[in-house]
Amino acid sequence: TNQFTQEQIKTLDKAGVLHRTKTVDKGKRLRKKHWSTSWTVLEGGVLTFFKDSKTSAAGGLRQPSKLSTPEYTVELKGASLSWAPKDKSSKKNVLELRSRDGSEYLIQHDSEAIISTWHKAIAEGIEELSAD
Ligand code: I3S
Repeated sequence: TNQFTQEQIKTLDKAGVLHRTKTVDKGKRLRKKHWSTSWTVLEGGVLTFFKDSKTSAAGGLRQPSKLSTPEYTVELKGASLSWAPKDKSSKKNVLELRSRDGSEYLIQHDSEAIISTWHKAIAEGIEELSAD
C-alpha cells in the first residue's frame, strides 16, 4: 500500500532557525506583518514555530516542548506551499505556506541553500500526507 509509517515520516525531520510571519489567521488577513526569528521544527507532518530562536539545536529536535513554547503549529496535511509572489514581501527567498484551516505563513531565510532544503522537506511532507 501507499501508507507511510510514522517512522518514514520521521525521516523528514528538520530543525533550524528561520524568519517567519503569519499573514492570514483562518481566512482573516492580519493587518500587520510581524517577522520573527524562530526555532522551527518539522516532525511527524507538523511544522512548529517556537516563540524564540534560543532553543538549542541539540535538544530542540527531539524534545522541543520541554524547552520552549510553540507559537504556531501547522499541520501539513492538506496544506500547500509555494514561493511567495513579490508583492507579499520585499525580502528574498520567501516561502508561502497555506494550511488547510485557511491560515497563511511566510517563511524566509537569506540563504537560498537553506530555504531550498526547507522547501523540499515541507513539500515532501505535504505530498506524503496527502497520499492517504
Ligand atoms: O507588507 P508590509 O507592510 O510592507 O510589511 C512590512 C512591515 O511588516 C514592516 O513592519 P513596520 O511596518 O513596523 O516597519 C516590516 O519591518 C517589514 O519587514 C515588512 O515588509 P517585508 O517586505 O520585509 O516583508
